[in-house]
Amino acid sequence: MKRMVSGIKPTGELTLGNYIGALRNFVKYQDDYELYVFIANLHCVTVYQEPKELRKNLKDAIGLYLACGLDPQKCTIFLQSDVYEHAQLGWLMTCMSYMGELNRMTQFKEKTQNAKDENITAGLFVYPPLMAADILLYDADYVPVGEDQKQHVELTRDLAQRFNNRYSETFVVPEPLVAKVGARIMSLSDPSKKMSKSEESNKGCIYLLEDINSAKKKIMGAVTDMCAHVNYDKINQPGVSNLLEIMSSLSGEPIDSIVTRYEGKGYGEFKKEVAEVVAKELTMIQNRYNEIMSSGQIEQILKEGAERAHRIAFRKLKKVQKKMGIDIF
Ligand code: ATP
Ligand code: LTN
Repeated sequence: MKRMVSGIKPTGELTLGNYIGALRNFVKYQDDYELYVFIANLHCVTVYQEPKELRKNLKDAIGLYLACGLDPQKCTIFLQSDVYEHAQLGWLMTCMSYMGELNRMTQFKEKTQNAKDENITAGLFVYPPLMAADILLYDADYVPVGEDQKQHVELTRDLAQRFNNRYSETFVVPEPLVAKVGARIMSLSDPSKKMSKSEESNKGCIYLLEDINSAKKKIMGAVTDMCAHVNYDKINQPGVSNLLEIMSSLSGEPIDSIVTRYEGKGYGEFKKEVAEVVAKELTMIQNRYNEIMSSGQIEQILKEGAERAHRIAFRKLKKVQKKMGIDIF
C-alpha cells in the first residue's frame, strides 16, 4: 500500500470549504492508502497564537476530523509535537536548505510583504524545511495538499534528492497530490472570492460548528443573480453555481440532475433545499463531534497515533543521524 502524509494547520475554525475541499478527501484516502495525518501545531506557532484559542482550535480540529469520518483504525492521527523526531529532522533539513531557496518561497514572501521585521519570526522562514521533515520521516509517496502548498512539497523533493545524493539513498522522493478542480467553494456573500475563515464579514462563510439556523440563514441570503433560473454557469451565475456545487458534493446528486429538477422553479425553493442539505450534514457532524468530545477518547487516539508514528520516525531519524555522522555509535 502506498503511503500518504498530510498535516493540518488549524489556526482558525474549520469551514464548509475546508470540509468539501480537504477533509472529505482524507476520509476517502484512508481506505486506499496508509495514511498519516497530524495536527501541525509546531507550524501553527510560526505566527503568534493566543494560547487559549490555539488549544481550542487544535482540539476542535481533531474532534472534527474524527466527526467527519477519519477512523483511527484505518489511519494514524497524531499531534506533531508529540513525535519529537519532527523537530529534530526539521533542524537537519534546515541545515540542508539554502537561504536562496527559502527566500524564494511564495508563502513566505506573501506573509512578510506588508509585515514589519520585528513581526516576522525566523520560524516562518524555516517553516518549509520543517514541513519537509514531516513528510520525509515517513517515506511518504504522496502528499495531499492545496495548490498553495505545492511549492513546499517541491522543496521537500529537492531536499530529499540532495540528501540522497550527498549521503546515499535514504529518503523516498514524495509527490504532491493536488485536489481536483472544482474543490473551491466560494463565499456566499461574494461568489468571486473563496469561502475563507479569514474573511472580514462572516456572512459568506459557514463554519462546521456553526449554529444550524444561522447556517441556513446564510444559504437563504446567499448572493445570486437576476437570471432567475437554476443553471450551472460559473461565469454568469457564480452564486447559483456555487450553491449547486455545495449541494451536489454533499448529497451526491449530480449537478445536471439538480438543474433538471429545478427547471421552471425559482431561487427561493432551490435555496431552501440547499439549506436543508447543509443543515443535515452539519447536524450529523456536530452530533458526532459532541459525542467524541465528551467521550474523552481523543487523548487515547492521539497517544496511540503518536506511538505508531514514533516507531517509524525514530528509525528514520537514526538512519539520517548515522549517515550525517552526528550519531557516533
Ligand atoms: P483561509 O480560509 O484563511 O484562506 P484555508 O482554510 O485555505 O485558510 P488551510 O487551513 O490551510 O487554509 O486549508 C486547509 C485545506 O482546506 C486546504 O487543503 C485548502 O485547499 C482547503 N480549503 C480551504 N478553503 C477552501 C474552499 N473554500 N474550498 C475548497 N477547499 C478549501
Ligand atoms: N503547511 C501546511 C501544513 C503542513 C503540511 C505538512 C501539509 C505542515 N506540514 C506536511 C502536508 C505535509 C499548511 O499550511 N496547510
